Amino acid sequence: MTDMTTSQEDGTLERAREQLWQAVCARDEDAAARAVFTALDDGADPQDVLLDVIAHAQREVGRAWAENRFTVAQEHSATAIHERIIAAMAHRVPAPATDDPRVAVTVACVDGEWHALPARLLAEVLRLRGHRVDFLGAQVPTPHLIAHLHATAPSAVALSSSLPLRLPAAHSAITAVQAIGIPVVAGGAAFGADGRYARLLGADAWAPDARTAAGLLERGLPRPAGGAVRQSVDDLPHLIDQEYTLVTRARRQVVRSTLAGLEERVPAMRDYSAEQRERTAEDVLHIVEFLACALYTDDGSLFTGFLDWTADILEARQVPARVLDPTLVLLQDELKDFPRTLGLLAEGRDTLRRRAARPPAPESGAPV
Ligand code: B12
Repeated sequence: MTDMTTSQEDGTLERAREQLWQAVCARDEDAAARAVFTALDDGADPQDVLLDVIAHAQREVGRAWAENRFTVAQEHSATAIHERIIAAMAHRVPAPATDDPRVAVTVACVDGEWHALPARLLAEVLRLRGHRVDFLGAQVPTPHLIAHLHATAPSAVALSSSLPLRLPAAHSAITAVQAIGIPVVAGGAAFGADGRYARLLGADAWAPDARTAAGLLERGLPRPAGGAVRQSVDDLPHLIDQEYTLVTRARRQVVRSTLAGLEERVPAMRDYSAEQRERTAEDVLHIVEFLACALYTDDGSLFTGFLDWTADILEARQVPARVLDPTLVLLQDELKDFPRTLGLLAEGRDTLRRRAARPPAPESGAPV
């Protein structure tokens, strides 16, 4: 980082943040590009622009969608604008010339992970610091990643995931990469704000943001021994009970039975349109998938955190969070043979009950 304090002190980044936000809200790509390139012309460090302006706006986009201030289409538009600006920046700000890049890193998203932008930001930060970067983008299937690594032999792999649902796939990727003797640094929101899931899955390192990740990679990661691929149960002995595998395998059937049960319990559902039915099926599947993910990690907070997040999303759309409870009750019945699953469902129902008992948040602007 060259000039972070200077650019922050003279208000360049602050101004760029404000202008970029106005521009993405208006879906005005030209104005967005002007906001970013003016900051660069005014001497802002490109790394600060990526992380303190563009990433900042991108997180605001997430908040705006969650709070129902942005539609899905507005979120897509903002992300597309950011992607094009990052690409334009990459061609405008040359990477420092070096014959001896200290770090040669492959940056990839886990299989099934569409959130490529966080990984792209990391890739650009590494490039700006003079490192050799091979950016593979979204959802890279592990066998293809491994074949690519055999051909390119980087010094490390940076594996990105934003959605906790991808943790089992991340685990396979981590163990497969380590088995060929290449260290893995993991990052992205899926691994937890404190990196707990990166440690659980045996990654060689974790970082909360791209700057810290670059520092770690520059200091160098020890090479893992390589050899046989560890089995998931080697790292996660609780998987021996097979609950994760069985619930995952049965999930389509479980969703079908739960939907049938909901139709009996919630008469309004009988008049749902085909589209409403489809949405409800997706929501129930999402619940079952998060349940399975909590079984994989043996971490109830993954499931209760998801329910809390879902409740926030529903309430922002004037749907009471209690609509979730009948689904959990039906799942308790469907999955009654699985003790760990039942424990998670009970925890989930408790979370919703505690939430319902909380006094309502004061209206904004009201005296607290
Ligand atoms: C844009 C976006 C999308 C786009 C992604 C497009 C793209 N090209 O990336 C699309 C539309 C595809 C998408 C889809 C979905 N999304 Co989305 N998405 C987002 C959004 C708004 C922004 C993501 C982003 O770019 N963040 C900005 C960067 C800067 O994030 P960051 O994590 O801070 O990144 C830093 C660090 O994590 C770190 N880092 C990142 N990677 C790595 C890697 C390594 C190795 C290291 C060391 C560090 C590191 O460095 C980065 C820079 O410092 C987020 C909201 C948010 N707050 O992030 C939701 C969000 C992640 N999405 C969410 C959801 C639910 C979904 C969907 C399931 C929606 C759906 N029903 O279909 C799908 C799932 C798709 C899939 N299978 O992966 C939820 C997840 C909630 C949860 N409970 O986990 C979020 C949080 C939305 C919300 N506000 O609630 N999404």
